[in-house]
Amino acid sequence: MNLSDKLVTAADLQRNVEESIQQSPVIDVHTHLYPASFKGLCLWGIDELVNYHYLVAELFRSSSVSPEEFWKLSKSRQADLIWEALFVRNTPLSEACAGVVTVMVKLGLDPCQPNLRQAREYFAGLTAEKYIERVFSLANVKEIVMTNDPFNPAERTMWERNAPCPENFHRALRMDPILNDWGKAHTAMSAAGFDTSGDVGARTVSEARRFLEMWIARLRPVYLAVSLPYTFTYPDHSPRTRLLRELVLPTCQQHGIPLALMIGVSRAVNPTLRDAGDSVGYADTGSVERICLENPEVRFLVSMLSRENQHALCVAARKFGNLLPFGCWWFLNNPSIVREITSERLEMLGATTVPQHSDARILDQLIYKWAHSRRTISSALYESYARLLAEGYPLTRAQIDQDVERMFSGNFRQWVGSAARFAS
Ligand code: FIX
Ligand code: ZN
Repeated sequence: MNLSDKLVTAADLQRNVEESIQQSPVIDVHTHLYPASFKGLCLWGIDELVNYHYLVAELFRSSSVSPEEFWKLSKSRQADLIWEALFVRNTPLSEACAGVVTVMVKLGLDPCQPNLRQAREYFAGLTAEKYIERVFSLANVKEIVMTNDPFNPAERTMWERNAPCPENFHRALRMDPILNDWGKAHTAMSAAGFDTSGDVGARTVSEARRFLEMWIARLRPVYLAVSLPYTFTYPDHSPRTRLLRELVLPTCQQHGIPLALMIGVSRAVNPTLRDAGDSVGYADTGSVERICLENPEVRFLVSMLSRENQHALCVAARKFGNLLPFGCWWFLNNPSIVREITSERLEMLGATTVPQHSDARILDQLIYKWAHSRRTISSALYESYARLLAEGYPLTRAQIDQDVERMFSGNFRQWVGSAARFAS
């Protein structure tokens, strides 16, 4: 190390950390985005951005409209209602509202307009293909991982038609019905010609395996994924444990593909709000430890939804080298909580985690979710380095760049290894 490169002052350090974080492209390891070739599944533009389910949930706190009345409206009328209630009649204070403001400002649009006319005119002049390029560059995102659900008819049709998928849109095979609603899953598999039944017997497991193999060959996923309720317990006497042990984990092991577990959701606590109606619950990290212990050959990506699970997840990751904590998921994706979780992970796990994912459902969101996260991660990282600097440790910019590259792309690339072809 050339000591002349050594950072000396706190101001030096701050500038170098912020620069390194801004300049390091990310691999966004969990999104709900689709490429332009997937037509109506590729959501972008102001009406989609304002209709984000986070904002739908907030609308009903600032408006007397009922969910029933709201869902009867067209998408643009819904967006008008949300804009009026959250951005005109109220200050857009919440993280989800501030996110829309960030996107509009970065696109040169005025977030203080009384309506969405100006913004709609701007988006009317764009194409999805062009806009994807623009958003990836504005957000400094180089690759994303999708959420691909073979049980979603609209998406399944696109894959069956061999819709082109760019290499920087990596696939993730999502299996929620298989592990959370076997009745629905085996009915769909039977309809697709697989001899599965409600009873998880040997024949059903091998037919379900044939189903998974077909989708693995079609998608070449970087990981298999499932979101699990906060009541998830491993092992137990449910079909889920049997399907994990006899179907999913052996498939992951034999293909060398990691399994992503997103744990802690309480689905549809208020069904009238649709996607906005899900909630959170405190989950059992012991189940994560047991599944990691029982499957040393499988690499696990784990994100937990409850704030109260974050510390124990860090401790579990100190015990299991096949466990990679990732992201500040959903209700955790707020600056104060991202700050807390990032600091805790740096203190307990160094630069060995994936600090964030966007969970973007609308393309434009990459712009704000990464701008906000970079800012917050930068301040947490600065604090960790400042402690070293105070001890006189000869920190260099090259070290910072290496740590940031690891957290923003290297750790994930290494974790999914051969399962993916990454851009160099
Ligand atoms: O299960 C998931 O992947 C969740 O992220 C979604 O279901 C959720 O609706 C979401 O968009 C969170 O940001
Ligand atoms: Zn998600």
